[in-house]
This record gives sequence, C-alpha cells and structure tokens, in this order.
Amino acid sequence: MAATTKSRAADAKFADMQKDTVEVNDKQYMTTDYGIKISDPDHWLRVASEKNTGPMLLEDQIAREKIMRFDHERIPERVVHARGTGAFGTFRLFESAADVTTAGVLTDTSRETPLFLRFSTVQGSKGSADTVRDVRGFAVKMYTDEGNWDIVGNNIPVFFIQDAIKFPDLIHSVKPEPHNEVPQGQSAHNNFWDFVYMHSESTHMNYWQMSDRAIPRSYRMMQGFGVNTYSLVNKEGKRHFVKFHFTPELGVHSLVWDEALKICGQDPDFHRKDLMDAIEAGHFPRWKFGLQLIPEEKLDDFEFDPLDATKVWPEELVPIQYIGELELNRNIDEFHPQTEQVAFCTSHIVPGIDFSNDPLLQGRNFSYFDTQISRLGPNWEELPVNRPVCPYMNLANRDGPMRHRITKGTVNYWPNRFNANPPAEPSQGGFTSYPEKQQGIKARALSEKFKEHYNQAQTFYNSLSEIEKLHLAKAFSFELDHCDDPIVYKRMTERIAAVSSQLAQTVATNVGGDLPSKSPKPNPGHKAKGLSQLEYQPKTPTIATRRIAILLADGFDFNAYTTMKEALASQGAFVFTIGAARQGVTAESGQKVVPDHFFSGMRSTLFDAVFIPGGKHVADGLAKNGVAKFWVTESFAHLKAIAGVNEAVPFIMKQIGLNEVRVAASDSALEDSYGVVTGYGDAPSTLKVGEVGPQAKG
Ligand code: HDD
Repeated sequence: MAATTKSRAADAKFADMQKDTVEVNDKQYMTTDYGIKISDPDHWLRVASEKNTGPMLLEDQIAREKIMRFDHERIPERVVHARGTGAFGTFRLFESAADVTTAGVLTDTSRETPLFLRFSTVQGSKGSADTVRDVRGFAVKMYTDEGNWDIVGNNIPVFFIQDAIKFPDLIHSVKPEPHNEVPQGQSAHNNFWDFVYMHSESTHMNYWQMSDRAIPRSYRMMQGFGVNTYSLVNKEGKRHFVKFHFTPELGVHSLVWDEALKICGQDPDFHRKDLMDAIEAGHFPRWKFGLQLIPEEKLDDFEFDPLDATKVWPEELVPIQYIGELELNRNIDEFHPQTEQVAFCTSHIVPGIDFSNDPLLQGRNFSYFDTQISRLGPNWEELPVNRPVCPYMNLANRDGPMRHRITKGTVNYWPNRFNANPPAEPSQGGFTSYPEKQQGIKARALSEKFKEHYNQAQTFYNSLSEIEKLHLAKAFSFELDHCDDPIVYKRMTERIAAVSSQLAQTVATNVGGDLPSKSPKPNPGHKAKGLSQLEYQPKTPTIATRRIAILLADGFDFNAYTTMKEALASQGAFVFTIGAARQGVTAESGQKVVPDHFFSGMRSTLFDAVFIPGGKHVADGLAKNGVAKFWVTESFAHLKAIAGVNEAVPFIMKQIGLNEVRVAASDSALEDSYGVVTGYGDAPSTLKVGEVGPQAKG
C-alpha cells in the first residue's frame, strides 16, 4: 500500500503542535521545572551524620518538587470510554456536498483537513484490556478552517437509550457493581441485564452488542457511526437531517470470542499496538466518509422516528452517499498530553452543520463540555491537541485555572469602546442557528414512534449470516450465564424471544431460563442491507499488516523458511519467527536464525495465520513440544489460515484432527479446506501467497 504524503493541512496541525513539543536529548541538562540545573537527582538532601544515616530534610526543594509533581500527575479518567488510543490524520473530500451544506469541510474539495481520532472501549477503566466484548468509541476531531468539528461516534450505529436523562443509570448499571467493583471490562453481570430488561428500547442495541461487532479484530477494521442525527443547512437555508458514516477500506473483521478472551490476558494492548504498528509501517488505515440525508419535510415519512438514536435509517430507504475519506497517518508523540487530554464535544459544530431535536443528542450537547471542565478545567480548549488551527479569540472567555494564553489590551467584555474582538456577520462566517419554528407545551415526553422497540432488532437478527447468529447466541449465553440472580437471566430470555423465539430457546437452555413457548411479537422475517458485517469486505483483499507466524525448531528447511518469509513480507504482512528458544534455532543446512519469540512467549492468538516449513525440525522439535502442537490446534480452533509444506503436512493434519484437506484454486475450495493450505515441493511456489497452493497430498 502506498504511503500517502502528508497533506498541507495535516502539516498545519503538526506545526501547531510543535510549538509545545520538546525533544529529549543529551545536550539539555536536567533542570527543575523552574529552570535550575540539578547536580544529584538520586539522593534526598539529608543531615549527613558520620555514617550518612541522619534525617532527610524537608528543605530539599528539588526532591519535594519531584514527589509532589508525581502525586498529582493523574487527571480523572473519563467516566466512560476511559480506555482508548488515538492518532492524527487527514480528511479529504472527493465530492462537494454544497447542495446540502455551506460547511467548508464538506464543500471545498481542494482542502485537506487535519484531524485526531480516538478509539475506545466503554465499560472498562483506563488500564483494562483492549479486546473485551464492548462497544468501541470512534471520536473524530476535525481541525477545520472554520473551527473544530467533533463527531463523537461509536462502531455501532444505534444506542441503548432514547433520552439522555437515563445515561447515568445506564452507565452505573454497566460499570462494575457498586458493592464490590466487579466486573471489569464486561457487561456480563446482573445489574446491566437487569437495567436493559427494564428498557425494551435497548433491545436493538443489545443485539448489535452481542454480535461480533463488539469484538473487533482491529480498530482499523471497524465502521464508525455518528449515531445521532444532525442537520446540514445549505446557502438557501434549506435543512436536511444527516447521519455520518465511516466505512473501513480493510473491511469489517472480528476476533472469535475465545481468542478475544485469551488476548485480554496475553496482550491487553493488542488493539493499540495494532494501530500504531500499521501507521508506523506506512499502512495508513482509511475509511470512506458518507452521509445519509433526509430532507426536513420528509421527517415524518418513516414508520420509525429518524430522531430516535435506537434506530438505524435503513439503507434501502436512505442510501449512504460517500463523499470523502478519512486517513490516519501520524502516531502520537506522547500519550498523556495527546490521547489522554484530547476532549470531544458533540456540541462542537461548524457553520453549515446544526443539531436536531434528537433527545439523546440534546443531552449529550450539555454533558461533554461539562465533563471536560471536570476532567481538564475550564481552559481545556487551550491544550495543544484541543486547540483549533484557525485563528480564535474570545475576549470574555478567559481566566480560570491554568490559563496559558496572554491576551493584551484593557477590556474583557463586549461591547467595548474599541470595538475589540467583534462578532462576525453570517456573511463573514459567523455561526447562526437554523431558525426552526417551535411551538408546544412543556412536557417530559417522547414522540409516539419512539415506543416501538423490536422491529429493527428483528431485521438486524434476520439479516445476519448463520455463523453470526451462532456467535450471537453464544454471546447472550455467556453474558447471562454470568448473571447469578435468576430473575435477571429468566426475564432476559423472555425478552430475547421478542426478536427470535428460536434464539431465546437456545439461550434459555444454556443459561437456565424458562423456555419461552411463543414469541411475544411475531417476526415477519424482514432483512436489510448493510447489517451483516460479512457485507463489508475489502475491495482488494490484502494480507498487508496481517500478523503471520512461522514456527521453527532445530532442523528446519532454511530455503522454505526464507522464501516464504520474503514473499509474505513483500506483500506487507508483518512476519514473525516463533521458535523453540530465542537463543537461536539452526536449520538443516546449518544457518542459525534468532526467532522473534519462543513458543510460550507469544501465542497463536496474537497472529492471523501460521506457516510451518518442512524439515527434520517437525519430527525432532515441533512434534515433541506440547506448546508447539497446541499452537496449531488452537490456530485451527480460531479459524486461522494455516499453511505447511512437506514434513509439516502430516504434523498439521494430526494437530487439527483431519486426514485430508482438499485444496484447489478457487474460493469455495478454500472454504472447503477449512483455511488449511498444504503442499509438497518448494515453498512458496507450492503455496502461493494470497492463493491456494496448486496441489496437496495426504
Ligand atoms: Fe458519550 C464519552 C460516544 C451517549 C456522556 N461518548 C464518549 C466517548 C465516545 C462517546 C466515543 C469518548 C470520547 C473520547 O474519546 O474522549 N456517547 C457516545 C455515543 C453516544 C453517547 C455514540 C450515543 C449516541 N454520552 C452519551 C450520553 C451522554 C454521554 C447520552 C450523557 C448524557 N460520553 C459522555 C461523557 C463522556 C463521554 C460523560 C465521558 C468522557 C467524555 O465525555 O469526554 O460526557
């Protein structure tokens, strides 16, 4: 994949950040924060009695600065989405949306807009594992020429609740339970399933959350959705409602559950490392950016309310129009000032974009700014990662702790006798709200259509492939099995029946619920496009950035090893040699290779595929090593691609319990082969990379 040159605009944010960036080097002496050079950083000043055993002195300002600074170095972690990772990138527009908006970022195709994207999990705390079953956050901050525009979305297009007032209850229910702070990083507990049972509006989201979407293989292989409905307003003042979509170039891929569970322990940073490694290697992840648009006058034309965040806008009714591309192309330099201190607000929009009366969005618009003040203080927008790249100034928004900028002049209010810092007319780019007509009484109410909660959950379930349905049944069963209060798992199995009585039967059998005899709501069998993740395959299949392991022990075929390794690496795969010992393994022909890891150090779960060259190493090494054998068995159980040549073929067959693998040169035959590719002869001419090898025996 070609590394894209950094854009002018992306460089603008980079240059802006450089103002606050320092390099650590061996020329700059160590100083205190107030600038004096330090001569001895290792010993606290003390009364040096004869044996140097005297008391420490509080006078030591250098030691006190160090310890007290350290005592205060954490900021409160995010109340949700605490665990995350981010990167910088660029937004490019291919097609102007000037017919529906005046926003420069969506109309000027010559622009490249710098951005920061933070991915996250929702439930776990900052130190939790990456591969838990959870919704993933997808929060984008675009530093546009007209100010910052934040899209604070998820990898799932719908949400648990319809009204923002319920958010604290939802989050309290899913977070670790209050009496014992258990469990960490999962929704598999009584309180969560108790809460969502009480909210049938959560049903649709629960199905997405129990699908494979909630255990992504990589942040680079997930969709991003704005979820809420916003508005776009064009120069004639006409409004369209809009939903934002990001669709990954690499397709949508997931882990299998057993693998996800194991990776939580084996490499809790799996997703963050995956993102950083890909960017570092120049394989910049990209997402197509699309809009779904509903003209204002058509808002009531649907059987659901388009402003209800528990509903998708079916693509058959409202197609996605792809107009741009988001690319991540620069890793962060330091986690705390960038990924930890980045702060998003759903209320941060630019002229040409506006809100809607989506009751979830309206509440979010209040909450985010408020939480940033609590996390970072009122001057959070001055932090380098948060500040705009366009000129910005507000005479009245100043003071507060940690104010950084110095504003010269004698007035801090508007209007003032100098006409200093005047507002801009709309024609000069000043933001104006869409003049929506409003009339009504005050009431705590939602529109009638918000009361229907099952139709889209049924359509989602019906649209999944058989394997996705099977995974979903297992996920519901796992979660409810972790609930030990019978009222919780029994009631939830009844609720599942509102979507599929067959699924409810399976789950109830597994977890001990009552077997529902009939569904409280018949499922008419509607299916829709865009819901099964199998629909999102990369246009051009690639093994670039896929992690491929080559297993070796003493006596391996050096030629097969090197030719395969080079062939894989030439296509951008990340190839790792896993050997019996990191001391080194020796080939049949005498060459020594120092493996990247040894068998127990790095497990099969952390790779997408495995290759075993032939040679005496199979009988003398691999077949005698329990961990090496399990490597192959476990790879097979996790549906990984497995390849082997010559002596490795019978070894692989034995570990996976098959006598024969049928291999031919077509995709359907590849499926028949269970992803196992074997051959006799010279690798890789026997096993073509990206294709199935020509012939296999045995
Ligand atoms: Fe939220 C963080 C996504 C509903 C209140 N939310 C947060 C983040 C994401 C989302 C991705 C992490 C941002 C980051 O990386 O810093 N939230 C969503 C989506 C929602 C949603 C897609 C439904 C459409 N959120 C929601 C509601 C409320 C909040 C209804 C409150 C009324 N969310 C917050 C918050 C957080 C947050 C408490 C915690 C940290 C932060 O804001 O910056 O204000």
